[in-house]
Amino acid sequence: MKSDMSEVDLLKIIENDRIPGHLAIIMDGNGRWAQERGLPRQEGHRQGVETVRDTVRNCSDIGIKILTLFAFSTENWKRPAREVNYLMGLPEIYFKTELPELMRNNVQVRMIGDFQKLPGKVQKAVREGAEATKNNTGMVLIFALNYGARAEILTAVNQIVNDAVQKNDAGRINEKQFTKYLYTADWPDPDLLIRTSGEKRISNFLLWQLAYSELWFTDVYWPDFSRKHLLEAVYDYQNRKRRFGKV
Ligand code: V0D
Repeated sequence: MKSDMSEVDLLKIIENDRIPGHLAIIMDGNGRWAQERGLPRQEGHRQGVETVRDTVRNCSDIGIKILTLFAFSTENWKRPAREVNYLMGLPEIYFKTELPELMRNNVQVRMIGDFQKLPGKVQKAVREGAEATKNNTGMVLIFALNYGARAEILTAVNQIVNDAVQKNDAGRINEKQFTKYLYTADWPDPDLLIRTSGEKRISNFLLWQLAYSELWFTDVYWPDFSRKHLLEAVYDYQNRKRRFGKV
C-alpha cells in the first residue's frame, strides 16, 4: 500500500490496534522546499506551520496520544539572524490561529527544551498556549524548542549529582529513575520517529528516548508532508515487528 491510500485503507489502519501511542517528527526541509521554488527560506517555514496544523489534526484523528515535533534545535541558532528572528515569531502566530481548533480537538500543548534561553515573546506564547490547554485530555502536542538531547542528558546528570550531594547519598540510580530527570519524564518513549527531507540521522533529537523506536524516513520536504505520507508511515509501523532486543 503506497501512493493510493484510500479511505478503506485508512479504516484498516485505525482498526488495527497498533496505532503508535507516541509519534515524534523531525520536520526537515522547509528551507530547501522554498529555495527550489526561488522563494525566501521564510516562505518554507510559513508553509511548514500549515503542515504542522494538518499533521496535528490528522494525528489527533487517527488516535495518536502524543505527538512530539522538533521545531528548533540548539544548533539552529547558527542560522542567519533574520531567519532565526522569523522562526521566533512562529509560536505566537501558531497559537493566534490554532488555539480554537486545539481546544475543539481537546489537544494539550507542552514544550521540551531549554526554555530560559528563548526570547521573551516565545516564552510568553508557549506559556500561554500550555496554560490555555492544560485541562485538555486528548492528544498531547509537545514542541521541542531550543532542544538538544546531549544537553538534556547532561542536565539530568548534573541534577542527579546535585541531589546526591544534598542527600549525602552515593547510591546508584537505575534507568527508570534516570528518565524522571529528563524533559520527557511525564511521557512514554516514542514508538515511531519520522524524519522528512531525505536525511537519515537522529541529529541530537531524543537520544535516550529513541533507543527502541521504529524509524521512518522520507525524501518528501516537510511543507509537502501530507496525510498520505503520515498514513504510509503508520501503515509501515503496523507491519513491523518490534522486539526490544528479544528474539
Ligand atoms: C519552522 C516546521 C510551530 C519546522 C514548522 C521557534 C520549523 C514551522 C511552532 C511552535 C516552527 C512552537 C512552539 C509552540 C507553538 C508552535 C514552531 C518554531 C519553528 C521555532 F508552542 N511551527 N514552528 N516553532 N516551524
